[in-house]
Amino acid sequence: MKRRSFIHKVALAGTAPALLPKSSFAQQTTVTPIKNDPISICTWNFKEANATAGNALMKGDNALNAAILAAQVEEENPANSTVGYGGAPDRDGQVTLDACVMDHQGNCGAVLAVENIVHVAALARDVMTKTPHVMLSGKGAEQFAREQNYPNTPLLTSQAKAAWKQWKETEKYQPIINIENHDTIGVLCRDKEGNISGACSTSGLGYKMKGRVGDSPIIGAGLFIDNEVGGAVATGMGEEVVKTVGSFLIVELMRQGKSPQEACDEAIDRIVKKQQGIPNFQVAYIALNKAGNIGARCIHQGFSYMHYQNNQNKNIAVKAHSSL
Ligand code: SD4
Repeated sequence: MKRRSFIHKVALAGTAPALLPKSSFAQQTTVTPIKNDPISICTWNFKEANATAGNALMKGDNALNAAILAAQVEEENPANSTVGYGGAPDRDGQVTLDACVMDHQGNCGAVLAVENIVHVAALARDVMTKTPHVMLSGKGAEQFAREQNYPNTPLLTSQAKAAWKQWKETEKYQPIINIENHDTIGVLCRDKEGNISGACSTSGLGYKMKGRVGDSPIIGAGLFIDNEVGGAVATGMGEEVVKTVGSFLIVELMRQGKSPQEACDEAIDRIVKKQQGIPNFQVAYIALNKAGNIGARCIHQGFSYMHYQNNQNKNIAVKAHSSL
């Protein structure tokens, strides 16, 4: 039930029925939900993924389903070296995936360091809906996936293996600013009911230490939704996003009255201010509020996001932090 109509009904329920004309009760049942035009935004230039979410929303699918459908497009894409099948492995040559989802009721689920499962955003939803927990990691998450009949799929493609072998020649671990204009997929959707939900899915930093987990499956860091306010999602150097609880920060700033753009600006500013000199890593945020306003900011040039609305799916280049 929508919050407004719920409050309306509670208010009416709290009033002595004898004082209300019959027509008042008739009115409360005919409150029509506010319709909104569907919106989907996602990190980077994941055109097909965002169109998939947009089309699902137009057909009346809910925001959470749509966001997960978008994530699945990239999870299956072998050419994307930072998400799902075809993702870059860790130092030991194993691909480990992280994902989370959050819905308009504040429910959330996450999986961390999962091997051999492609659709980890859907698995995160299953953690949310089918277990009493919020997060499952490693072997436990994989066991749960098997119980839910997820296929066992080796995630290391020959292309990713060749790149890893080449990396092993020097084993130089350094942050990458932008990976060929694509990276972690973070999706925020608003459905026809006006509800906002989101999903985030990644293989994390390429050649990371075994067991390393970034921001993407951490609720509040990689993704946060508050359906009264809006949502935010992150991509880039997860350690820096975790340190500033970036997505939660953005949603709280929007709650305090900042626009999505102002909130993203401040969240990026908090990271940049802590650095000595110019950061050698990328972080980018996108945010969506209840009114359908969008904000985005990145540390370095090269980040863009997709925006689906009114049957149009556009790639929007994002301005870098003002000091860079
Ligand atoms: C992480 N934020 O694991 C993710 C992945 C990413 O550039 O976006 N890498 O830190």
